[in-house]
Amino acid sequence: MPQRSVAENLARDLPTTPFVAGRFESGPSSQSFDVIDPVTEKVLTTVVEADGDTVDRAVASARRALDEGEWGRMDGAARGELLHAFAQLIQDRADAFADLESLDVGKPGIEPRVIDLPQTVATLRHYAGWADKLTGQSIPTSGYQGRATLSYTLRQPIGVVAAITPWNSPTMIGAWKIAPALAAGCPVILKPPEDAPLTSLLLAQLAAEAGFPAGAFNVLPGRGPVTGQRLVEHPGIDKISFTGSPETGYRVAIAAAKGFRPTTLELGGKSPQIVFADADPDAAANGVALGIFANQGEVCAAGSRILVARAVYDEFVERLAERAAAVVPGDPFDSDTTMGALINARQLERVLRYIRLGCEEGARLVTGGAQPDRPGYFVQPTLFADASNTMTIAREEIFGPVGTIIAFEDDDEAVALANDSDYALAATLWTADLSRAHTLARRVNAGAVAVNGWSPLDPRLPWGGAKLSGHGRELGQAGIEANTSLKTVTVVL
Ligand code: TXE
Repeated sequence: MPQRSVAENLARDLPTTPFVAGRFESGPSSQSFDVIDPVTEKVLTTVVEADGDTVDRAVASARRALDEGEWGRMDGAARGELLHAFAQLIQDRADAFADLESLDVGKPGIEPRVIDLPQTVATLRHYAGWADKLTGQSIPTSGYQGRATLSYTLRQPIGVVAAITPWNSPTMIGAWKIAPALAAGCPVILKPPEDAPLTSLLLAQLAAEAGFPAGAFNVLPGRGPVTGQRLVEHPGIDKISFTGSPETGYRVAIAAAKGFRPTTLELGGKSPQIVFADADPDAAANGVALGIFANQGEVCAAGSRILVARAVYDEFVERLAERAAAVVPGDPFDSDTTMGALINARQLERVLRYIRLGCEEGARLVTGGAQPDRPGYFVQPTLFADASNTMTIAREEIFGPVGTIIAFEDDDEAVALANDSDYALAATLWTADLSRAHTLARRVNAGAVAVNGWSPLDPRLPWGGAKLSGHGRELGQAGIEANTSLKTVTVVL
């Protein structure tokens, strides 16, 4: 069983300065910020914020690494070996990472052990395999002024990549951005979330140990409006990969528009979980509960709109309420805890505000709705039933353990409700009818649709959404291609 005191010591012993050009900077540049434990509300450590000059130095070192340094000249196979070495070092320290993630994010110890860390390592290994396989095509043409040509494409690194990560799963989502960029030969500047920067500092330490050349991988802790904004506005950045809120995603897109720099934006969702009358009731209830209560509901793909066929509605609401009652909020380091704390006081206030709105707008509070009687940013697992798709709790991302249950009459209404959203990230369908599953998987507007389960987290599967959920894809082949640019070369023979 992981111990809180061990994790707290780990946090205290971490380097806490920006990691630039292959080393942690020696002293405070300007401001520092406290990292708060969401369970005890106490300061875990104080981290030095990368100010404007530090951002400039990091971008300059990344540019040197690409344009003049060893990194830019390195063969893909060698990059792959470095990524494998990095993955191995992380795997060797997986418990330390998991403990830091529990401490920093407030999630139960089991979750980083079975999800975040294995996925982080798998993602690095997956893209290590891609590093020497980035090939172009040879393309026939009709010739040039009567002469034959040899035309081909080259897939080259897109340039210096800024990776901005959120606080809900900073290690895994960090790997989704770092691994394909490094595999493609891009230097990376990672800006971890100010609420949960600890594992990113450990990543920097291990990247140095793995032997990445100076400037290939930089980590700039800092607040979004300070370090993040400076980074995305920097003309030396060629591509931005961002996961966070639509509001900040918009700012990132505006900054990127200067210079028309490409972005990959993953901005959360209001994902439907659709339970049909023929679904296996227990499997569906377990899956739907997982979909809304895992990671305290702080999941971009959280299935927060639960659409249930009228024929099984009452029975399903009851089953789901039983699952909610079985959730045990508590300290991530207690063995019986199954749900942790929200990230900070602001997020707690946001979730409680939505709960108040749900009651005011006339949804029926089935269970939860309050804070457990203990310190920390906890909220009870909460279900609203008899809601309509026009209520605020059905339209806006809450990012907490709050599910909104809505009844539907038939398949067409289920699809119409599912698609009547500003978001389009993920959806689950619960049905025994395979024909319906495949037909509706095409009709539901989402970047990922899973049937009778959740889409497995696997680095081979592309991930991303549409509408307010953002654009572009991470992971899979699409994920690495997003970090490359295609050049056409023609030789007149
Ligand atoms: O997000 P922000 P916040 C949603 C979720 C949550 C809400 C607010 O609904 O309740 O967003 O969370 C960096 N330039 N998601 O305010 O601000 C910031 O430092 C550049 C869903 O924490 O988007 C952090 O590293 N960067 C989401 C990252 O952006 C800036 C996960 C995300 O923070 C910046 C997180 C700026 N001007 C929140 N301002 C998901 N898709 O899963 C902030 N940042």
